[in-house]
Amino acid sequence: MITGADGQDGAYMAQLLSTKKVKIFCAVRSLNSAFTRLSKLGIENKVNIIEGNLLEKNTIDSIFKQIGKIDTIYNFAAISFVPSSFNSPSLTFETNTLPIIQFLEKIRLHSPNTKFYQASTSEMYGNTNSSKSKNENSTMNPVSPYGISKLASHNLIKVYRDSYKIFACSGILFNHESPLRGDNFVTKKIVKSVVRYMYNLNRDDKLGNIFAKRDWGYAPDYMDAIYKIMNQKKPDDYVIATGKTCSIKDFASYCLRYLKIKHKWVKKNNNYQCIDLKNNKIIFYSNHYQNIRPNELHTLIGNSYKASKNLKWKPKTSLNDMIKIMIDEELKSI
Ligand code: GDR
Repeated sequence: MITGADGQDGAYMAQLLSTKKVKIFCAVRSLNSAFTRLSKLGIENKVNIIEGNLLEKNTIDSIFKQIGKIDTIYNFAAISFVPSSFNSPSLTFETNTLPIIQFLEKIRLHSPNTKFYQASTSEMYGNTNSSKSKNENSTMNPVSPYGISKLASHNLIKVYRDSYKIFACSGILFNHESPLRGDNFVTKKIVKSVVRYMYNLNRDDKLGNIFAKRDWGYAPDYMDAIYKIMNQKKPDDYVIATGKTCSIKDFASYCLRYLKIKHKWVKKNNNYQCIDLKNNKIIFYSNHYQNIRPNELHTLIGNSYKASKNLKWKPKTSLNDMIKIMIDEELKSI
């Protein structure tokens, strides 16, 4: 059973599970949703959609009642856009933390053989003094309500696993992108914008902090890791990352390079502009006030040694290949 099934990760996980001999249930907030991502992957008919708004009382009971025995729950439902968590901190906790307690309690009291996967995140690390890559034991010092809500859930998973021997695991996934990424996340925003720039179409050309660095992987690769985490003998938490980091500025430059658009970045009154060398047009403005967060997480780089050792998992898709996949897919939509 997958929550958040029409988000990027939920949809790719449903796709992965559709290749296994299992019955897939997707809990969605409303049956009136469009299920765009499941449809894009062509798997909307391979899953059983059930209604379940996790913000409502009794939803978890009702999900268990509708499905009967649940082997594994993949919990991807969340407020996942970090700036939204600053605007709606209470809703972020109601969405990202309370249902996890309710799921774990339900499993403890009524369904002790159900396995539970929690989508933890590199955002939990926040800013630390160390520039070392982060592993499962690194200090966590979140800098957003989102990071704190996810860290609370992450710790709940450990407590329930240790106290009640529940098969509960967290995947600490670093940023993972794909053509199914929501438009407001920076990689998709950049990809969409450069493709539309090529065709002279309306687009969003305003970026925030272009010097933030992230460890970017390809979402379908990361779903393989999650499947492996849930099929180990022993439940445990794993960092899933590429071990490489890249700034937003470099990501944008790689996208432009793939499209053969020669450009340069120039500093103007503390702001930066990305200029097309052929015609002097501005491709991107940065440090635009709208996109600056109240608190920024500067740099992330993950160490997934434990996953490579125990799960025999390694990312298959390089950053450049992922950019190619995202841009090629975006070009198809023009
Ligand atoms: P992030 O992803 O916050 O890391 O969380 P996002 O793509 O939103 O931001 C990455 C970095 O880019 C900087 N940035 C901008 N971000 C956005 N969205 N728009 C911009 O215009 C822009 N300009 C610069 C941000 O400040 C940030 O530093 C994602 C989410 O998927 C989380 O749910 C998940 O847990 C983590 O990744 C791992």
